[in-house]
Amino acid sequence: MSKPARCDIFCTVVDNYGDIGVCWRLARQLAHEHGIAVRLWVDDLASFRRLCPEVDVQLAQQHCRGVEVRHWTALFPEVETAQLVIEAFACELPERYVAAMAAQERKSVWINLEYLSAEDWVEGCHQLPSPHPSLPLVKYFFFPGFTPQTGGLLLERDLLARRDAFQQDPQALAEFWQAFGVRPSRPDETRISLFSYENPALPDLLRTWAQGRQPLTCLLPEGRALPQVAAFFGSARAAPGDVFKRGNLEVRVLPFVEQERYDELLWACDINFVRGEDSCVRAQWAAKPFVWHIYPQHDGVHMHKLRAFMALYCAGLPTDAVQALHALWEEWNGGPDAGAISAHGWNDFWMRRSMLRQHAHTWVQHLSGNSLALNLLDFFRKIDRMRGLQN
Ligand code: TRH
Repeated sequence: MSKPARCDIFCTVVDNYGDIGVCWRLARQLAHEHGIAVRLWVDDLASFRRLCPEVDVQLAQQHCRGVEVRHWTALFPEVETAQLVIEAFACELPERYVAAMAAQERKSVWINLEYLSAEDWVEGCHQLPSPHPSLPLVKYFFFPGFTPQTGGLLLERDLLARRDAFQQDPQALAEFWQAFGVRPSRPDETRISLFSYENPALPDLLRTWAQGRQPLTCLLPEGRALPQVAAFFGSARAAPGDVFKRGNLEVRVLPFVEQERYDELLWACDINFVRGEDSCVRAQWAAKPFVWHIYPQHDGVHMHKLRAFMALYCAGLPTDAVQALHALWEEWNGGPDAGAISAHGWNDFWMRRSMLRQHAHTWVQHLSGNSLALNLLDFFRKIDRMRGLQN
């Protein structure tokens, strides 16, 4: 089989938007670029709707942008299984579905799509089989990543061309800002998007920006950082449309927009603060300097992940820029100076923005040949062929 005719993707929304963000992106890519009939099972349609406003939260079954979307509830229906089955982030599949897979003569290729990490061990675990304890089924680990020995990253075929066209079109940029009621950027102004979790270093960062010598506009999508930003400006609350000003800083609260518009926000800004997994990858494709707020985990495990990524990302950068990036990212993620961002830390990073921008472009070239969707389909073919030979 050269490619699966059908693919089922299973997604539980643990918290935030990263899980459904990745699944929705993958579902669309497999459907649009590879002509696969994709069915996306998701347990939380309300979260999904934030990323794709046409989702109707009342419907058990619907079609959105070429993908069949199914509300995944405890009462799982009897359905035909797909040739490619993706269990996102170890979200256990429904028993009924697993039993149906076990009963097939030609088994589905069952993938556990894992979280993204730049740590070394990922290369050794990518594509490892995990036999089912009691049924004649094997699940395979599939790890996204930054090196050729991993599954690569989600990258739509035309994304970089669309990014370039958008960035080179002053009219498109002006229209983009206008849609949010924001005037076009002035030459001496820095525009920064800020998507983060609650962060003890946030007030320091805002203070530093307010005291900066040049105008800075911060575009803040609705989300978990809003109460802290409101408190910084002495306001009880903040909502989309609000504008706060202090010194040289203007903060504009934006609505949470659909995924495609969020990409454009990253493309339109000079620097992006991102978080979690998917927005971090999108900031890399935007090829702008960025600051990552990694998803915090128990026992500081996330700091290992952060440092592993910084080590890969900074290869080839001059030492002073590496130091500036490390210092700011550590401060932002609660490293040794938890909860504090020094003006020095920010300025060192900001002063190197043009070098960091150049580096961001080199990094995109380095990564863009390793497409997760293509790797996944190659892997499907490999396993499917192997099974065909065994039968
Ligand atoms: O929402 P997140 O914090 O998700 C996290 C991480 O994925 C983490 O790894 C996971 O373990 C945890 O959830 C449970 O951050 P992330 O991954 O960047 O996902 C945000 C998604 O929201 C991404 O697809 C981009 C999208 N987005 C929009 O579509 N519109 C917006 O306005 C914004 C700000 C984001």
